[in-house]
Amino acid sequence: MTTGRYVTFEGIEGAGKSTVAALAAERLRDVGMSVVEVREPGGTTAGEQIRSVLLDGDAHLEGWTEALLFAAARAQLAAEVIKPALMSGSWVVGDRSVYSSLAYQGGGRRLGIEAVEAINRQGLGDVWPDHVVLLRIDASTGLDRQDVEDRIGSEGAEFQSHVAEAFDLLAKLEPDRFTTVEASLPLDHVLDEVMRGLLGVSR
Ligand code: Z5A
Repeated sequence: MTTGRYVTFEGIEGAGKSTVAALAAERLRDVGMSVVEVREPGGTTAGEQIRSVLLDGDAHLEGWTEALLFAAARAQLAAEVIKPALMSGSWVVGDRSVYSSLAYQGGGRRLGIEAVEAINRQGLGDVWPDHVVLLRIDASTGLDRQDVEDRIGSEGAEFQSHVAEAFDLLAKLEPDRFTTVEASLPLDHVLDEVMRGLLGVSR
């Protein structure tokens, strides 16, 4: 049986993940792939409820509470949506994934990348991104592009720089899994680079 591939788009705020993920999914469909799009946190009934606690709530959350809630929403998404899609041969295109937890909670919140990976592995089993597209942008350009700010997006510049450093470290540690693209370039250019990374061609 052929299983699909799981691709995720990552980066700091305003890098263009949602925009580029949707366009990449469209291009994959154009070349005949079946594609399921997911976003994190969310994508299931329970996951959307957890999303509002994580992003819309005013309450202070401890770092580990935050990390465990992201992992819980993700475990549900993996079991309910991602694994069945991959088993049916579809590609899964993710707007964020476990790599956001490694960078935001592991790096940004200083919980440690390995410790955050461990709590996520439990709930994900063998569901893990095959390919990570890291859209790189400097924090001020990213913030200028953002229209809505959430609880985590309103953290200060120091937090954002820890997150960006963690993403760079993750890309360095897993060069075969990551495609890194300069996201301040025009959208068409960004998309061509992404598709070159995903399919080995520019269309
Ligand atoms: N979070 C976490 O801490 N841990 C986790 O495990 C996970 C998430 C999964 C999720 O919020 C928050 O949760 C996020 C990380 C944290 N918080 N922060 N900060 P979300 O899903 O609601 O939002 P987001 O993922 O942060 O989205 P975003 O960064 O705000 O946006 P984006 O998806 O990167 O960008 P966009 O919406 O596609 O584009 C923004 C604008 O830029 C838009 O007008 C585009 O048309 C424009 N754009 C995009 N590309 C270009 C180019 N190349 N040129 C010019 N303009 C462009």
